[in-house]
Amino acid sequence: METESTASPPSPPPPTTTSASTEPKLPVCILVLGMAGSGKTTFIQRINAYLHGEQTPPYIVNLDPAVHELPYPCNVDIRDTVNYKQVMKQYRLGPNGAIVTSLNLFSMTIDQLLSILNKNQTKYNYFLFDTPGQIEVFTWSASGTIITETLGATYPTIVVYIMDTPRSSNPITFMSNMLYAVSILYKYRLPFIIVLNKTDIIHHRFALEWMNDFELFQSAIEQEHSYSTDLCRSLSLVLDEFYSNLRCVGFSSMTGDGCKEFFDSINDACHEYEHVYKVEYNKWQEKKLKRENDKHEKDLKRLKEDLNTEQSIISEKRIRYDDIHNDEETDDDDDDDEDKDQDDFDQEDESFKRYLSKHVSNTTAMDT
Ligand SMILES: Nc1nc2c(ncn2[C@@H]2O[C@H](COP(=O)(O)OP(=O)(O)O)[C@@H](O)[C@H]2O)c(=O)[nH]1
Ligand SMILES: [Mg+2]
Repeated sequence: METESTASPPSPPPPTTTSASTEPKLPVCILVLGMAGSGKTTFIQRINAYLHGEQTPPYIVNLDPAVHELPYPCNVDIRDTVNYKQVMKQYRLGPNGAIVTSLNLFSMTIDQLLSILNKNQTKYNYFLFDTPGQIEVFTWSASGTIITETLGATYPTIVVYIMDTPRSSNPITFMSNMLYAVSILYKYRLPFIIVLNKTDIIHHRFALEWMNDFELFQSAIEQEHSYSTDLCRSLSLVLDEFYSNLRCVGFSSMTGDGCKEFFDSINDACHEYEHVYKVEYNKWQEKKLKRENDKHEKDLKRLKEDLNTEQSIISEKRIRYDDIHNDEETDDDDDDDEDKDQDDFDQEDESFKRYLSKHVSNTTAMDT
């Protein structure tokens, strides 16, 4: 990641605090996912305009390396870090492979992204993330998991699943879309909102009714003469539980209808993040830490046992060494040498005395 791209300077958000404490509230990460063409980028554009109107402009991160033009000013752009066309050439990849690889390369700089977000966390209330057109690039890649889990561990993070409402008016397509949403929900376990987009084309009422009334959906399926009708019927029973806890908002990225309801849902989802996800996450972290500590203690114990065995080997070696050393010390070679030195010294002393007496007597004789 090289730079933060140009974006309008933020006006400071109103001082927000958690109800429980006076600590400043962390910005909310809104991760926008959805099928290609469902309207993710347009949705971010609309949300950005809405938040500017509320005097709380968001901080926007674009994670789509293949997008040509963005209809909003973004603060961090994956395209500044990875050149998607270059990735295609260099790794000889097709468009999808290059998007996955670009995202993988970008995820290697996640610590830099996090430190940029940390620096800006007092200035913004929302961090928005636009993701690649093809949903599976993000949801089924290691990089998508790394990015989502890192954000989820640091900030209140909400997954927003954009659904193309007109395209989902067919019950079978609706079911496929819902199955995809469930799979993402259970994969990330983060608070989840389904945005039924493009309500300017078709009202989202039918979708809400299908979710609330199982029999209405069944009768819609009956009219479809498809080989998957039976499968859809059974699946709708399974999804009943999923629907009951689901936040769904009708939205139009074109007209801006549903913005207020969307942010009501975000507040509700933040509450869930604090009281459910965060608690679960902390428990999981504690368990992980305990597992690591247990492993560390086991390793330490094993090391000590190994060291004890080594110690006995070392002790044995030391005894043998000491024996040799002691033998050397008891050896009387040194004493002999000392005696010899003393003898030599005595001899020299004697000869010097003789020399002196001789010369002294000669000198005295000459003087006289
Ligand atoms: N009528 C209508 N069109 C929309 C809406 N949201 C997006 N679109 C259109 O859907 C197409 C795909 O949108 P885009 O944001 O690029 O989708 P993405 O691939 O999910 O990012 C574009 O032509 C948009 O103009 C909406 O709420 N209403
Ligand atoms: Mg897009």
